[in-house]
Amino acid sequence: EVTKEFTANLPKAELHLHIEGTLEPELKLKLAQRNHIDIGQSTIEEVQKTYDYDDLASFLAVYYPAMNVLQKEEDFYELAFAYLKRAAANNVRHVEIFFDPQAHTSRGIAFETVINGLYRAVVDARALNVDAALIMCFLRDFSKESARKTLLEALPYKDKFIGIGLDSDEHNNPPLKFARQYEDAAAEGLHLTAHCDIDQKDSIEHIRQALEIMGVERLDHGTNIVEDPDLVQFAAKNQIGLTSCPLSNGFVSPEMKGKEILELLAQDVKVSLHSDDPAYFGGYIGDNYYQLADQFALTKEQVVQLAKNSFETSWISQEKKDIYL
Ligand code: ES4
Ligand code: ZN
Repeated sequence: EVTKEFTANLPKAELHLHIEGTLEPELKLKLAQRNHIDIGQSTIEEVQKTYDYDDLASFLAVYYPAMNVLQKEEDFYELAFAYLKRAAANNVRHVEIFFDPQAHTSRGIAFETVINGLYRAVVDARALNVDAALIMCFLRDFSKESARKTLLEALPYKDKFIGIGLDSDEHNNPPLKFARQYEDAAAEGLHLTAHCDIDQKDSIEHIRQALEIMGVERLDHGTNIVEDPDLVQFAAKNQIGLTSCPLSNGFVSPEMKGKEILELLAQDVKVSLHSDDPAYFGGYIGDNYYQLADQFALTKEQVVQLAKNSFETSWISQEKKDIYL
């Protein structure tokens, strides 16, 4: 009895959204043409044919090269503002947007070009009645020295982002590799989150490092925590947010991890639903809610709890939270 309309109308907070993963084929082609970049395809159908992946490596191999169409501040602005308009239409009232500066600085785009373009869209989102903020992610398959350089480059712009995260390929790249950056960011008053992707070789050890050593406030994905009752208890007690992405899960594993999400809900862990890379994984946040609810027969109460969890574990002021809780 959870309808598409119900999930669409529900007020939501989006906490796990990579802005580079909102690059729709149409905008990709438009920017390629405007910036004279040959991406190898010239129609939407051709672009969509390249969206052929069934694990993280094959996904990232399509994902990173596409970013080459993002060259100018205006391109980053256009990408983010297009997303924010969709967010408003999905009843997203608050969004914390991940961005990957190293995916851009590593190909010669200045950090300030990236953040100024994205931040201008964040400011303009107020006119859409969407409350938005940025989270800077480190690429964990790059060196810790590169992360250090990125953090130092970012600190002069500290008023333009609210926290840090960790993404890209987790294999042999544990959270602890970035312990120093997390410590320094925390000392600067930044919020902390980190990806602990589903079904990794060292999922439990990575979750343990992130929670117990680095003091993250949220885990992105992180649903493998169900395998460890002590960590589940820690997460429940400390109100750690787990930002799960059903459609993304379905791409890199045989299913959306509905069973794990429901188990975490039942154990009072603050799990919530999000969209990860919606232009690549077949849907925005409303679709993630609806498809999980439909396939795992969620009740309205469970769906409402997931949405409440998203506001509760967000990094907006208590004042603003009180409006939604
Ligand atoms: C990502 Cl699906 C996924 N996994 C890891 N890093 C990412 N960055 C963007 N999407
Ligand atoms: Zn992600």
